[in-house]
Amino acid sequence: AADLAKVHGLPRQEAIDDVFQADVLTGLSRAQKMLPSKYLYDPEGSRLFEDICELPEYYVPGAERAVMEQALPHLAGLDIEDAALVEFGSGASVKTRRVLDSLPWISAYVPIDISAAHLAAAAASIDGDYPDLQVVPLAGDFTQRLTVPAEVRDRPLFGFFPGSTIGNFTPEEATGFLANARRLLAGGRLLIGADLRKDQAVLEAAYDDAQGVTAAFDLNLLARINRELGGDIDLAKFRHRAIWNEAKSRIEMHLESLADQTFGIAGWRFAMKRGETIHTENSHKFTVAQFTRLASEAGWRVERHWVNPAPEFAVFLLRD
Ligand code: AVJ
Repeated sequence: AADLAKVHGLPRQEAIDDVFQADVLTGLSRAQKMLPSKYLYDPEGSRLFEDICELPEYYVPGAERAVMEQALPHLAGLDIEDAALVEFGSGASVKTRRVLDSLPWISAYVPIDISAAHLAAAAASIDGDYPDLQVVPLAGDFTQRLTVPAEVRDRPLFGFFPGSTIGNFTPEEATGFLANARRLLAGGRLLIGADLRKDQAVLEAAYDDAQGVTAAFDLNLLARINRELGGDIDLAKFRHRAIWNEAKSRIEMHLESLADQTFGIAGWRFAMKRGETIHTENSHKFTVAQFTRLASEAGWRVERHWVNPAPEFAVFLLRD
């Protein structure tokens, strides 16, 4: 069992907060206003995202679970010993348990998450339930260059990046992430989930559900700006929209202004026209061929992949 008093990366939390303010002010100063989607996941946003994962319209978790069940028997038989599972964006570490239960060659776990509080709680819970597992949480932004904690540096590393979070990146960012992960995993493998292209109506419903949970998740980003940066944004003057962008093969989340308005954040004022939007998230949808090309641009080759037929979702096992 691990010493959880020592969460790697924690001293940098203030630096992370300053970057949040800078990113918000910069993003809202652009012609097309935007906010980086990673900021959707404060404690409230992470809780709302867990609710999204229970929605009938949001097929991603169910499709990924089904395809993971195909992959796990193969993975269990891989010739690996005493490996560390490195999870990018571990959240509540829910999907991890099935992996830990199925892969006997994992003896250490390195959850990486931007939300330090969420990370500590999830790591403690895994630590309690897996007494023989060495748990080494790493608080930080995995879109930045990270290094693996010394405790696990000499073990084989097995990366895990489920949920199609890779879809949040632009193609350039995705290649950058995959190249970073390849460096970090130092000769290891990466198991990664990627959502596939499918019917537009299915996609739009998945990102704009009937109960309005996704809308609350999106609007929480404005609430977070009010809470953490002293903003005075009136949430009632915005509505959530999910728009399929065919040319870029992605679902876009936007917050649309319902009126001509101005609002203040940290001493700055911003103006928006009625109908103007703040772009808050991209969720790219791939074909197997497209994703294989993306991985190869970062130096990975696809050792194997599994596909859920409908709703279409893929899991790729990448090898250095
Ligand atoms: C966590 C990035 C995989 O893009 O499907 C879900 C985030 N946003 N509903 C996705 C999300 C709105 C989700 N990922």
